[in-house]
Order: sequence, then C-alpha cells, then structure tokens
Amino acid sequence: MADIKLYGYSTSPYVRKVGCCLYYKQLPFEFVPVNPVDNSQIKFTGQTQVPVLQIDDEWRLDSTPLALWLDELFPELPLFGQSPEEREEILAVDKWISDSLILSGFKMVYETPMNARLRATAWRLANIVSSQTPLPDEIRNAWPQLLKTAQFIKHMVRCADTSESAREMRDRVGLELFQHFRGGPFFAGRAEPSLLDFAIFPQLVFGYMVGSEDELAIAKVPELREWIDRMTKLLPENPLLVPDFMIIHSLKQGVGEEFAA
Ligand SMILES: N[C@@H](CCC(=O)N[C@@H](CS)C(=O)NCC(=O)O)C(=O)O
Repeated sequence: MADIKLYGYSTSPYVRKVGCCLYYKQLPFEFVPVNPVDNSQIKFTGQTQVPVLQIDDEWRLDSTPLALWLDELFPELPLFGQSPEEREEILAVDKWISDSLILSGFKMVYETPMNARLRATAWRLANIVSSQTPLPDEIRNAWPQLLKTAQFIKHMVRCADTSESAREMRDRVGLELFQHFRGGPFFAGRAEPSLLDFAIFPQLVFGYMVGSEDELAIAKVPELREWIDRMTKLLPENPLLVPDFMIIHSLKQGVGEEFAA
C-alpha cells in the first residue's frame, strides 16, 4: 500500500480537485493542511504552490499532472477515460475549468470593490483555514484585504483576457458549464466520471456546504441536480478536506430538495 500525502489548504480549488480524485479512486491518503501564510509544511519543496502530492518518496506539483500521475500508478477507476482520444478531450475541458470556471471566482474577488458580502466570504474562508492551521487574529481580520492582494491571484487574473468584466465572465461561464455537461450523465456527456467531474464538483458545492452561500444555485437546473446526486454517491459525505464541524449544509439527503418542484 503506497504512502500518500496531499499537502494544501482546503480553500484552494486545485487542492480539493486532487482530494476528490483520491477519494474517487479509493486511495487512502493523509491530508496535511498547509498554512498559506508561512507554508512551513511544504518547506521541503522549496516553493509555495499547492497542491503538493507525495507518494512514497516522490513529491510533485500541479493538479492535472498529479491526476495523470495517479492514473499511471493506480489505473483502476481512471480519471482520463480509456483511450488517448478521450484523454485529449478531457484535458481540453480541464483547461476550460482552470482558465474559466476557477479563474472566474478569483476574478470576482480581485475586481469586486470591497463590500459586505466579500468581507463575510473572506472571513469564513479565514475561519476554515484557521481551523486547520491556526492564524493569528490580526491575519484573520485582514483576510478580505489579503485575498484581494494575494500575488498569485493578481498574477492569474492579469494573465487572463482583460476585456471581459468579472460579471460578464461569470455569466459566460454559467452558460459554458451547462454546454460542457452535454446532457451527462457526467461532464462532457461521458458515461463514467472523469477528472472533469472531480474538478468541477468541489468548486460548485464548496460555498454552499461551508455556509458562505445560502443556496446551491446550480441545483435549480434539474440535470445538474441529478448530477450532484450522482456525484455524492461516489464521494464521502464531506469530500472538501475541511473539518466536518465546518460543514453547514450536507448534500447527502438528496441535494436541493428545497428546489425540487
Ligand atoms: N496550476 C496549478 C495551480 C495551483 C495554484 O494556483 N495554487 C494556489 C492556491 S489556489 C497557490 O498555491 N498559490 C500560492 C502560490 O502559488 O504561492 C494547479 O492546477 O495545481
């Protein structure tokens, strides 16, 4: 049995993506929370980016290459389909997930002028981080500002297309998300789950499950509500790498029942 350690913070979409891949593949692993302020837990890597995945004596970076590595070492329950063509198709949509779906959230944080909602969300995130790697009060208090000025967020947003506002991007991404579902049952119209589902799922349900959103907006779309139900059967009740006591809404008893007709 391999010794697997996932290093990161649960507020990172890329860390949760790798976490969900490990859960789906039923590979026991240790989640090692990393303090995003001092990164002491990943000093051994000589850099600051998460997720870091360590398998026995080797560590690597970058969520998609990490998922490819997992498939190479543990081919059962593949994340990239059965053929090179399927893998290419999955990689293309995975690029959309990073460049559009995930980026759109960061762009919102970066471009929205500071307001009550942004502060409340940022403090909730600081609480979650602090529950796993305790942060001093002054850092928690400053989290809304720290998020807005984080170098890696600034870098990601500035590298992207700047002609589109954060709101325009959010609306476009909402439409494209549904197009990429292609009628399901899993993303890209696939019969079996793939990396795409494990990258998208934790991103879409995170805010609702940790209580920074009151509703699960996507559950209003019947096809996506059914997809969420399908996904919850493949993953543990809390697949988000946050402590259980931080979960406000569980998805287990039939998600979005309040949205059903
Ligand atoms: N392409 C990488 C992106 C990872 C990434 O941007 N991680 C962020 C957290 S969401 C990070 O570690 N930022 C701090 C840094 O890069 O120093 C992946 O897919 O894993």
